Amino acid sequence: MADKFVLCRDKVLLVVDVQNDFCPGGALPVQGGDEIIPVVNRLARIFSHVILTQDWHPRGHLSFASSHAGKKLYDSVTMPYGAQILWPDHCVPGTPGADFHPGLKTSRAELVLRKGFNRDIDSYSAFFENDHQTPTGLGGYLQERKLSRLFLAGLAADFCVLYSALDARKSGFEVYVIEDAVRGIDVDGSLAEAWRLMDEAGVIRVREAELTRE
Ligand code: VGL
Ligand code: ZN
Repeated sequence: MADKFVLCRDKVLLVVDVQNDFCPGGALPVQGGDEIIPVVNRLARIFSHVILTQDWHPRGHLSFASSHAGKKLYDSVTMPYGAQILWPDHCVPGTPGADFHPGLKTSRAELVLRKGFNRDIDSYSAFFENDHQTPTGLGGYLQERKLSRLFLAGLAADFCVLYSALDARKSGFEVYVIEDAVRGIDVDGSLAEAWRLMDEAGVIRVREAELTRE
C-alpha cells in the first residue's frame, strides 16, 4: 500500500497555517495544535515538494469580531460573499502570532503562500478567497509545475485545511489529508462535518505511518 506513495516525484506536502496564533497560547488556539509539529517535520523530510501557507490578516480585518460593533466572538455575520464567522484578532503581520511556530522546520519549503491579506474578505482556502472566485495563485503554481498530488497537514482541520482540500478537489487535484497531522477548532460540530464533507468530495484520509512504511 505504502509503495505507491514512496518515490512519487510529483507529491506535495501542503502545510496549512502552523502559526503561533493557532497553537496553545495563541489568539485562536486549536486544541493540540502544536502536537502535529513533530509529525509535519518528519513528513517534510520525505516529500519532494513542501509548500507552507500563512494566514495573514491586516489590522481591522473584517473576519475579526473587533471590526464589528456589537458583535461577539464566533457570531456569524453576512458578508457580500456569504456567511462569515467572527474570530479573535489573529495572524496580524508583525505580531508574534503571525509567525510560524518556532518548532516548525521551514527550510525545505519551496513556497510560502500568504492568504487573507485583503481586509474585506477572508480566505480559509489556500486556493480561493471566501468568495470562492478570487484565486490565490496556488492552483496555477501547481499546474504550471505539473504537481498534481497534494497531501494536506496543518491547522485547522475544519476550516483552512477543509476548504483547501475541497477547493483542491474542485480544481482537479488528487487530495489526501494526513489525519494525524491535523487538528480542528470544532465550532458547533464543525469537525465532524468537515470529515463528512471531505469524504464526500473524494479526499483520501491517510496517516503518517502509511506514508513512511517501506
Ligand atoms: C483559520 C479561522 C480563521 C484556519 C484561519 O487556519 O483554519 N481558521 N482563520
Ligand atoms: Zn484567519
